[in-house]
Amino acid sequence: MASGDMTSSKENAIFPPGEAVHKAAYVSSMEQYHKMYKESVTDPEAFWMKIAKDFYFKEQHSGKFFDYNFNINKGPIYVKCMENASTNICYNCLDRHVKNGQGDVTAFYWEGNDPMDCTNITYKKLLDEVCKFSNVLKSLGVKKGDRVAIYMPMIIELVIAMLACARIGAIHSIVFAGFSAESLSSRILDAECDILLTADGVYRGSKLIHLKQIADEAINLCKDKHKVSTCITVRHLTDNSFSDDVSDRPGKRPCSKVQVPWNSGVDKWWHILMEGASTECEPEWLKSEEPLFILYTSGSTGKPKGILHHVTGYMLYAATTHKYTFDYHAGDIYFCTADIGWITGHTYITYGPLLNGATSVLFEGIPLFPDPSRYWSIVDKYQVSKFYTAPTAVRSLMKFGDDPVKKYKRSSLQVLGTVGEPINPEAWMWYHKVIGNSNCTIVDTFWQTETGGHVLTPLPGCTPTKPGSATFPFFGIVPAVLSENGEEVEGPGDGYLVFKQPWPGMMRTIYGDQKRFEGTYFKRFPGYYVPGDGCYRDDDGYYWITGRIDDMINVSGHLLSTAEVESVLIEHPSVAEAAVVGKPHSIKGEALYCFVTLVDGIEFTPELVKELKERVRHSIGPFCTPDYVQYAPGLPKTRSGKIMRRVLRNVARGNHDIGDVSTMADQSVVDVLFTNRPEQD
Ligand code: 6R9
Repeated sequence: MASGDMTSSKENAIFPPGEAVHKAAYVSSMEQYHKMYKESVTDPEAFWMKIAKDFYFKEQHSGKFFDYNFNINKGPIYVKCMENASTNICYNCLDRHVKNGQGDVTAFYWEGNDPMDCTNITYKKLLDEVCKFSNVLKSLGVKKGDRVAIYMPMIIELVIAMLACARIGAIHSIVFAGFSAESLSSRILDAECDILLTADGVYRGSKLIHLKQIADEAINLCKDKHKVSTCITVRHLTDNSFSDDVSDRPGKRPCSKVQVPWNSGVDKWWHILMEGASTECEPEWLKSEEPLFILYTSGSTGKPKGILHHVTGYMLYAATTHKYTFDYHAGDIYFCTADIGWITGHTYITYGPLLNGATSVLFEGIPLFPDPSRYWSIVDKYQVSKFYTAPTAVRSLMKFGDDPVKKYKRSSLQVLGTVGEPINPEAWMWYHKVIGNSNCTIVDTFWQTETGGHVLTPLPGCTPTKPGSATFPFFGIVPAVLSENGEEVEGPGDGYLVFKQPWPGMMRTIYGDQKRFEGTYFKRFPGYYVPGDGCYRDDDGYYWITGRIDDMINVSGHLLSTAEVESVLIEHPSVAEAAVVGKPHSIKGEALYCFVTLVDGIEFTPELVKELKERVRHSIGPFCTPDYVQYAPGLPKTRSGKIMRRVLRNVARGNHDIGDVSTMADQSVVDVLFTNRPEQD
C-alpha cells in the first residue's frame, strides 16, 4: 500500500470551488455540508425521508428507514431500506415529469459517432417509446423477476430497453458492447437470461463492430446449458425505429452497410415488434427491496460477480448523488461520456439524470474521432455545463496538447467530474486549467459498481479540492481507515478504506451467491463494508485513494482480475503457467503485463506472443489486450507456492529494488526475469 509520503507533497495545492457553480449551489459552504452530513449519518431516516418526498410511492413507507446487519459474526449480511413501500423507478424517471408538465423537456440529445448524426428525444416521447417496448416485452412473456440481457451500443433504444425492463419489473443485465462473445455468454448463463437485446452493429470511430454476430456467437456458446429464446435486434445502422423522418438524422448512413445473420426461430427486429405497440403500460409496482438490475464486475477469483441492486435505495441514491455532486439544476446540460454498459452509465446517464428531470447528451462515439477535439465540439454545440469523464480519457487527450481544446470556447462548463481510477495530479491540473479555463470545480468521484453511486466526492459549490483527492464522504457515508489488524486509524494515516454503516444505494447481494457477497465484502473486517481499495487520510481529513488492495488491475478505468486474464492464457496448449500484473501506463493508468511459462520443448516466438494477446482480446474484450507478454522460465513463488506478484510488478517496472524476498522459494528466477524483459515503451 502506498504510504502517506507519496501524497504529502500534493497536499499543498488547494483549489476553491468555481465561481459560477458556487453562486447558485444547493450547498455553497462547508458549514452547510457539515450540517447536512451530520444529519445524514446520525439520523438517516430524517435525512432520506425528506428526499423520498419528491418521489412517487404507490404504497407509503412506515417503520424503520434502514434495517441491516453488517456483522458477519451476528448472522447473514443484509440491508433493507424503506422495506414496505412500493414504487417504480421508470415511473419516477418519466411519468412523474410528464405529469408535472415537463413532457416537452429534452431528456437526451443523442450525438452519433458520426458528427453529422444526431437527434433528440423529449420526456414525453421517451415515455411513449418505453411503454411500447414494455408491451413488446410483455407480449413475449417477460414478467416481473425475469432477467433480460442487453448488449447494445450507446443509442436511445438502450435507454428505452432498460427503462422498459424496470417498468415491468424485469431485471436488466447490461453487458458492455465491447465484451467478447465468451464474456457475454458467461453473463447470460449466470443470470439465466431468456431474452437478449442487441443491435445490428455500431461504428466506434471508423471501426465497424458486428454486434449481432457477436450476440449470435454468445447464444451459440451457451446453448447446451441454457437456451436464449428470443434475440431482439435494433436496426441501428440501417434505419431508425423511433422516427420515420430521416431529416432528424442528417448524417444517416445508407442502408445495408451490415449483413445481419438471422435465425428465424429466435430473431426478431425491434422496429417490427414496436409497430402498433400501445403507448399505455401500467407500471409494475415493486416493493422497495425487489431487484432492479444485475451488473457484472470483475472478481478477484476470475469469475465475474453479478452485483444486484434493488429498486428504492438505488433510486434515492442515484438521484441524490447526481443532484448534489454535479449541483444539477433545471436548465443545465449534462454530459457523461461513460458507456451505459458500466455502472457510471447506469447511474449517471440513465437513472440519476432522468430521476432529476435533467437534459443530457448521450454520446455514441469516442473522444478521438474524428479528431481529439470531439468532446469540446459537443460541449459547445449543446452548451454543456456539467461534464463527467474518466482520467484515462483526460490523459489520452492531454497527449495532443492544448490546441484541440482551444479550438472551442467551453465557456458553458461549470463542473468537471472524473471517475474510474485515481487521477494523477498532472492530469487533474490539465483538466482544471486547460479544459476548465480554471473556472470550474473538479469533482473526483470515488465509488464502485457495488456502491451504486458516489461515496467519496467533493460537492462543487463548496468543497475546496486537492488534485488527486476524492476529498470527503457523500451524505450518509461513514468511512474509516483500518490498519492491517483491523483497528481504526484516528486522524491522518493510511490503511484499508471501509464503510461503517449502510447507505441506500449499496448493493444487496451477488446474484445467486450470497456467500461470495459476504466473503468478498464483509469477512476481512467484521462489522465493516470493505470496498477493496487502500486509502490515505491527510491532516485536513481529505481521503486519497491509493489503489486496489487485491489482485485487480485497472486498465483505462476498467477493473480486471489477474485471475481472469491468467486463466485465458493458461488455456493455450503451449502455456504451462501464467501470472499477470499491472504496469503503470501514461494513458491507460495500468497496462496488462503477462508472464508465461511454456510447456517443455515449446519455443517462445513473436507469433506466440501475438497469439496470446489475441486470445485475451478475443475472450475478454478488446479493451484489455495485453501490452506485454514476457517469457518466464520460472515464476517467483513463496515456499507455499503462491506467486509473488509484488516481485513481478517490480520486474515489469524494471525496478531492481524488490524488497524482502526471504519467503521466496528460488530467488534465482528473478535475475532471469530481469534479463528477459521485452522491449518497453
Ligand atoms: C465507478 C466505477 C470501482 C473501482 C474502485 C476503485 C476505482 C473508481 C475512483 C477509483 C480512485 C476514483 N475507482 N473511481 N479510484 N479514485 N475517483 O469505476 O466502478 O468499475 O466498479 O470500479 O475503481 O479501485 O474500487 P467500478
